[in-house]
Amino acid sequence: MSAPNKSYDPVEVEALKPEEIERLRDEAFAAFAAAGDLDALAQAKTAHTGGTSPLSLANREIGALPPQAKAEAGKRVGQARGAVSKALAARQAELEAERDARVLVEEAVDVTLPYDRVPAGARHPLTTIMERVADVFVAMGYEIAEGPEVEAEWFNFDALNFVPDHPARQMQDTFFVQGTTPDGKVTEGDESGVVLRTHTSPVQARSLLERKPPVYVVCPGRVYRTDELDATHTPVFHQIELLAVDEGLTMADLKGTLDHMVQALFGPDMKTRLRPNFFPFTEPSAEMDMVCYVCRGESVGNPDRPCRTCGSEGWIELGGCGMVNPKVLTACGVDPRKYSGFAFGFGIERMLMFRHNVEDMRDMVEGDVRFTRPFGMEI
Ligand code: FA5
Repeated sequence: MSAPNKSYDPVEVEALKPEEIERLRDEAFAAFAAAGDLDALAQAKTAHTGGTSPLSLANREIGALPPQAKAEAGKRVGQARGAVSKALAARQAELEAERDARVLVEEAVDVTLPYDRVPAGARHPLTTIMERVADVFVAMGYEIAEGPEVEAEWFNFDALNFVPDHPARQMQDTFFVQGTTPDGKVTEGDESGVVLRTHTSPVQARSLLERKPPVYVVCPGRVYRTDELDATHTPVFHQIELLAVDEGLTMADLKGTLDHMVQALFGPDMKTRLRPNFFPFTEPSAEMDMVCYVCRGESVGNPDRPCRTCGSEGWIELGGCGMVNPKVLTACGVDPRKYSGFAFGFGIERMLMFRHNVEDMRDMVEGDVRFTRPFGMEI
């Protein structure tokens, strides 16, 4: 800025000429009016009122004018800058009001909309049937026992008297879990000694090791086999296992318990039958069947009344059972001369199939609510 100069005429300073100041003011007005939103207005504000805007630069020229000219030019520039500030504030208020109105519309919540459009979830029928079965035994004084799904091969097979070359141990039946040996080698195939449990029976061994007889436990849970997913098999399914170990238990207690279970689940006139079978961990072992709950045996020898559920055989296979093999009791530290026990186990998916006429097991695992909805909304 130069010192006051008496011979200096403000009218001759280009930036301070009245028409130039008016032009700068009008330019600012136009820029504010053209700004469509608050961001654009902020840019226009910097351009027309900032420290390097033409009006600010003109203002700086005033200091170099003689006193009379300084007052005149000061008034002119000051009025222009005042008008520009006012116009800016007015446009700012206008754009803020527009924004607030838009946000109110965009973020409006319609409190009159129904609030229950998302239907409440419900437990899967496999879960409810499993709990119903477990409840039958809890009511008889049994306790629920649980074991890990990733299980030691010893509990899944050895403790249950499966010989080392038993076919069930093969990789085509059992998922072996990859592990690491103490020297850091990753195990391959069946070397790890760790499996995804193939049945709930390892919980028998765990329960006997954790408790002292008498032992009465029921174990529902998920199990794994290398079966392909098809209408009657799935590689991940559920079993429920029962174990009773006490003094003086016999096959008659097993049979009575099975009859009570099917009557509690399917109706008072139901009964079971046992057919000889083999399991390494029970001796003697049996396959247990129950009377077909659909035809109640009336389809047998009656071509006019065929039954799809039991294939007109009158019986439905439910699972395996038997008296606990003394070798299992010994492996778990229970004296077989003093105690005896019975056990049984069956597949929950198969039970759901024949209890509700489900024809394809794949429907149970696909998660389609059209399958689960007809079972009701038990929560
Ligand atoms: C067992 O698993 C024995 N642990 C049962 C047992 C327990 C016997 C206690 C004696 C004492 P099994 O391999 O038969 O037995 O299987 C039992 C049930 O599991 C079968 O009856 C069937 O209902 C069900 N199951 C077997 N494989 C599958 C599969 N891939 N998908 C669905 N359910 C299956």
